[in-house]
Amino acid sequence: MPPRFMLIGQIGAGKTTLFNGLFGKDEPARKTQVMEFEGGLGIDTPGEYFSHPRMYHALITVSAEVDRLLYVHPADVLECRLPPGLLDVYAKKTIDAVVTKMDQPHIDLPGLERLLRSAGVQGHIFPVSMYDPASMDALRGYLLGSNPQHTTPQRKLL
Ligand SMILES: Nc1nc2c(ncn2[C@@H]2O[C@H](COP(=O)(O)OP(=O)(O)O)[C@@H](O)[C@H]2O)c(=O)[nH]1
Ligand SMILES: [Mg+2]
Repeated sequence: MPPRFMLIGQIGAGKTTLFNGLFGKDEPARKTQVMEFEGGLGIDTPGEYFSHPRMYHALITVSAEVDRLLYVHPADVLECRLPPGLLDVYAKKTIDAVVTKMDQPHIDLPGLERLLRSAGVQGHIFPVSMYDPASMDALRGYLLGSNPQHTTPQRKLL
């Protein structure tokens, strides 16, 4: 079984869109109210858990169950709202990042990468767009271990 992962990031970062895309769920992202689990592999979290310090304990508790933490950051936001110190709690986990909405105009990817590194992201940084299937395939391959060539047209993995 591939390592389990959890998405964190601010409201509107594109976590649920990403999550649905990874698992081939063809539904528009509604506001995420609760932690959503998929196939024992992935967890999508409500942005509120990330934005309000009083909710950190919930994130931290659940993160104990996962192997990988994926910080989701929208390409059109130039400040990192990663709460200072939160990632220290995850010191023993691999922390990767996904830059979503790469289809937006005037994106400065090197600048975003510097921002994420300075915020404590040490792992991979995946630039993606919901409109670019190849970018989603690359991330899916990394997270779920599936070879894009073997992906069915509906991308149903589970
Ligand atoms: N242009 C563009 N919009 C996106 C992309 N991914 C997500 N969005 C939009 O961003 C908004 C927030 O997405 P959502 O997945 O609900 O974010 P969440 O709050 O982090 O779960 C929605 O209107 C999505 O359609 C993307 O790759 N490109
Ligand atoms: Mg959501």
